[in-house]
Parts: sequence; structure tokens; C-alpha cells
Amino acid sequence: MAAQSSYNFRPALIVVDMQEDFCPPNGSLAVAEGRTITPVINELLSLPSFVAKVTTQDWHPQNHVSFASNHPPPNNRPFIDTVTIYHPDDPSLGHYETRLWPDHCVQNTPGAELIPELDASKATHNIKKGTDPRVEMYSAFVDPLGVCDSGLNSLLQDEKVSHVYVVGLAGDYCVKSTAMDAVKLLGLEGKVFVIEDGTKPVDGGEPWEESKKDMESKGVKVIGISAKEVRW
Ligand code: VGL
Ligand code: ZN
Repeated sequence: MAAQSSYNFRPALIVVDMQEDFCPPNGSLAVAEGRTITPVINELLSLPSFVAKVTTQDWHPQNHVSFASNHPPPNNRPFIDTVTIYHPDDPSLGHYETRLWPDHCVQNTPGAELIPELDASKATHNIKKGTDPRVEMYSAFVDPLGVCDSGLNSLLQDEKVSHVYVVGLAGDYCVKSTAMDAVKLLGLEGKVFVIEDGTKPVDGGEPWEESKKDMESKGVKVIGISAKEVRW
């Protein structure tokens, strides 16, 4: 009897937060060179191999906890100060410290739009995240305390996804968290790839090198667009 392969290559592409507010020249939280990665991402979006192509949008209400403007001075400087976020139902269920940002990606505002040069029509799904005003949510899957689930995990499980490719903005925040959650929630150690040419970090240089090490230590592979894993 012929051996039947149990191996099925079912890759998914996640395009994280390619939104006006994360891009120069006018974004309120513009990532340096954020727009320049679009051709690489469009090339990936044009590949027929993906069983799912997901765009995500940071989609905050105006009263979101990550906005510096929603906290009293003097410890509310965007990019500099942090706040501690407790589990909204019961503080004893957990807490985490998180960085404050300028107001960004407010629901239904121009800054929350996907940038027009992104071939978003080639995506199969769009996921909104960061919609709960009480919690920060960098990952496109779930916030750190499990309060808010975007539905991305069940979507990718339903599609029996075997490999995940992550690009978009920002490399050291939402891309990083999304890739690490893909490993953890889907059990895909060594099968989640961040394509470095398809992302840019908020903090370049040494902090970005550290972020890549963090990702690698959690089973994410950081590769280039020309890597053999991207030429199927
Ligand atoms: C992000 C900071 C705040 C991101 C979202 O998409 O990486 N960064 N909100
Ligand atoms: Zn945000």
C-alpha cells in the first residue's frame, strides 16, 4: 500500500496593521520607513499558495487605555511613560505594564484606514484588534490576560494552517506579539516566520536585535524575503 503523506503545507499570511497612523508622513505613531515595506507585502499577497491571507487593523475606541491622553500628567508622556493594566474583572487575575502612545488608529477615522497602496482586496479576512478600551492588545490573537479574543485563532485552526508568515507594523510590537502567539496558540514551533523585509520596528538598532532574539527564543524564525521558506 502506498504510504500516505500526513504532511500538508497549509500556509497563512498575516499582514499586521498597515494603517495610516503607523506610516509617515502623517501618522500619529509613524514607524520610520513604514510605507516602504508595501511592495514586499503586496508580492506576498499576490501568491496563490496561502490558504488564508489576513489583514489586521488596530481599532481603538477614543478612551483606550494605551492613549497617553487618557491618563493624568505628569506620568503620561507618550513613548516614554508606562501604565499598569489590571485584569478588568478582578485585579488578582493578573496585570502587566505597558507603554503609552499618542492617540492612534481610532475607530472609523482616517488614521485607522489601511494604507491605499496595500493590495487589501487580495486578503481573505480582516481582523480588528484593540477594541476593548480596558486592555492593550498587540497580538492579533488575544490580549495578555485573555480578556479579548479576536477570533484569529479559531479561523486559522478551522483552515488547518500548518505555517504562518507575519509581516507589517510594527515589528517590535504587534508583529512580534502576533508571531509569538501563533507559535503558542497553534503549537507551530519553528513554523512561524517573520519576514524581515516586510516589517519595520518602532525602535530600530539594538532594541530590534533584542526583539528578534526574543522571537527566535519562542520558536519564531526571522527570515528574509529570499529565504527558501518563501519560495514554494
Ligand atoms: C502597535 C503600538 C500601539 C502596533 C499598536 O501595531 O505595533 N504599536 N498599538
Ligand atoms: Zn494600538
